[in-house]
Amino acid sequence: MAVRCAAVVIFGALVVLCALPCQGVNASDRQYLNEWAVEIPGGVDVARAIANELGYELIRQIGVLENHYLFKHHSHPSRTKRSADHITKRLSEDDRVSWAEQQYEKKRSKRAPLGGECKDCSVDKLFDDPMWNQQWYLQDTRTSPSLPKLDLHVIPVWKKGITGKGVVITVLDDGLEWNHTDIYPNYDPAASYDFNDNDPDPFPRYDSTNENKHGTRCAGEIAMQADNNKCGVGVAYKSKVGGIRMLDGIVTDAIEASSIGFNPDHVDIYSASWGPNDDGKTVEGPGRLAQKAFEYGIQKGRGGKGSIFVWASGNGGRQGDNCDCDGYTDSIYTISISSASQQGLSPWYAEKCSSTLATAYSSGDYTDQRITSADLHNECTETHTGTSASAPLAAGIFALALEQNPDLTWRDLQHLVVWTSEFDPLANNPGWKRNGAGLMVNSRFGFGLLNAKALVDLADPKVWKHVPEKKQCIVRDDTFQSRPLKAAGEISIEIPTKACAGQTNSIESLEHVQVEASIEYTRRGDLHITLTSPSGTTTVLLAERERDTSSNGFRNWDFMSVHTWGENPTGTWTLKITDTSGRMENEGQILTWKLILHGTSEKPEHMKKPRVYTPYNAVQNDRRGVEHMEDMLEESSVPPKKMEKSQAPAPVAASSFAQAPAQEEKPRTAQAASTPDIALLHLLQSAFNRQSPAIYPHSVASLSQAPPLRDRIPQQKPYKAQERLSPESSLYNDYRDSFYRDQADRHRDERLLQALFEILEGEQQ
Ligand SMILES: *[C@@H]1O[C@H](CO)[C@@H](O)[C@H](O)[C@H]1NC(C)=O
Ligand SMILES: [Ca+2]
Ligand SMILES: [Ca+2]
Repeated sequence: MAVRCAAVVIFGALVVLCALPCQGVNASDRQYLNEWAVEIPGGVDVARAIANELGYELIRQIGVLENHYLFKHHSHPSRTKRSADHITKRLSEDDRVSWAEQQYEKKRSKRAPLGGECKDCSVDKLFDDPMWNQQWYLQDTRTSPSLPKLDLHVIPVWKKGITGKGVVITVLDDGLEWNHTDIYPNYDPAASYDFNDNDPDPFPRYDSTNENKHGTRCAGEIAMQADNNKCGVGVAYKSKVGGIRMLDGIVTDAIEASSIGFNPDHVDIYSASWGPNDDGKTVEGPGRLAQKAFEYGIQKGRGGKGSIFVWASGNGGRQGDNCDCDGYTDSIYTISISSASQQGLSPWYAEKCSSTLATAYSSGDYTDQRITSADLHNECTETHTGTSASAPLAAGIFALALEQNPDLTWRDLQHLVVWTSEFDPLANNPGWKRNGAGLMVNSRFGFGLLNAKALVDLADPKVWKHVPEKKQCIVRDDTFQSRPLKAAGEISIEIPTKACAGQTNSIESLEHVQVEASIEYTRRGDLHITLTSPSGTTTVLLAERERDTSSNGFRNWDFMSVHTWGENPTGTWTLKITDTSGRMENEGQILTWKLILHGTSEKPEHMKKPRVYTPYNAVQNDRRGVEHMEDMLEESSVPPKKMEKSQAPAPVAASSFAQAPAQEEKPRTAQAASTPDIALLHLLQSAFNRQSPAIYPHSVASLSQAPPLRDRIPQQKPYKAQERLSPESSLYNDYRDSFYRDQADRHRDERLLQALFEILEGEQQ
């Protein structure tokens, strides 16, 4: 690596330093700071006293290390070539101090700040893990204060000493490489099983394409070790994690039920980053056994407090899918988690629906950073993607909440998520509305971005009062006769209700609402269903799905919404069904419906005062600098591209985090001389013409031995290609269909995109 000089602003003073190759650094090259790390068993009060006596400022506790403090000396120069041994000696000889050491700069490759003092930017080096600095969703890695501040506010929780201790999470997936050195110390065999092979060992099946990396990646996000100089840091890095291997084989209702119900007195949280195909035309929910397993977990799990089920909301956005048609995310028992990109936007793969409860960060556009985790073969990855990556982050945050308060019930936790998730960092997206209880909600994000600190603080047993007993009130009309539906028509059903007033199951304050309906229709994907509450909140229960041409309709399907959470349900509800497709041949009928109100007879304690929204990351709202940078970046490094009318270009401010796009075009082979997008189309075309199994990712990839072409093909190409492939392109549709048909793809990472990518790789060989 070449020696590079960089101007860095530290504590307001401009210092020019040269980053030397690390292997050349020895003690004489060190730059000593006027800071000392001190271990003081007596705690913070003693630390403050010592600092006062000896002329230091007490800066803070060091990370999560109890009784370790950072001191700054008032009169010592801020940077010196020589260590101040006499000062260190004075400290360490104080008998209240058990250890002290002067801090010196560790040479790390730095990103040159873009100017301006960066007081709020992360200068903490909490952990030595090599990928910790990439974990932008856990710490503030901004290089400039003008960028939006990110992160899920986990560090303040860790600083309280809460790291997931005593909480058990299992990842329902394709296996867990439990001897991975960044996972092994947290591995819990009692939370693990292999339902594909029916034995207790969930170790994944290795193959040439590393198909079964998904579970290990999800588990790593939760429980990677901290400060072990390996990969990154898990959200709940002291929690216990297990793996249920159940996706690597034929998945049955029994396998799902066994997984969902595995050891529920031991496992606290089940994290599932899979579901029915996100192909835009599937309607599928848990079978009888899986449904029973959910119910058992809710009633009996965690000693009766209820198992916590965390579900990835789905990756079918580009397939026109929406999570209304996924009975797992749609269940009242699951906490369904969607994604936001580094730019605070809804990513291209995200699905919309009224059952999503909250959001965590994940991948976005190709310039956005992705998620760091452990990977197969004891490796690490910084490219975990999709809603698959969001759900485990949420599961990790919930583990922190359960350490803070192990008595939380499954409903307490849902209430906590509703009440503390943040609208502010996602405010730049369309679709926000304020419901009748004053809560901001959006079908892309639920109640917003998780805020670990707010969640854990509110969960504190000193603060939190359990929510009252759950009640259920079913509203139906026994005189209802089926009503015809047709194209360009609208059916409107008024549902007046007293919400079981005067009965023991009366409902004052709503939680979930379900509309259970049976509907026949010639083209299911053209139906649009909304529900309007007495408070005037209109929720889309079902949005159109272009690719869903099925004539099967819905049979006793539960459409679920959380959007009226906290509202009083008394009054008249309106259910509307429309079809604006213009396909005049469409017809059908609604056969039955019932409205199921879930909630409590009295308002939960925490809801007696209105929710107050504060800026989540205050500096984020100062976007002046950001806009300026967007302009610059747009001019300098983003090549002009044609945009669909309605698709505004995503702001690229955050792209300075990632590699700058599109500047390093690697030499390509002759056939790829046209644009990569067209080339990919040609590749797909020829692949289809051959009708060979080569169109499937496995076989293509198995042809391609190392070296990894992945490194040689810029990541943005497949993304760009995919952007170019319009959802209406029959070529793409056919490919997509064959992709889902060949192997039901239940993972919720960017697997379809990866498959396209691998075709490109294969052809380039
Ligand atoms: C984990 O186990 C596998 C299979 O036994 C083995 O190949 C691998 O080397 C082990 N990894 C580590 C880090 O021990
Ligand atoms: Ca680690
Ligand atoms: Ca879906």
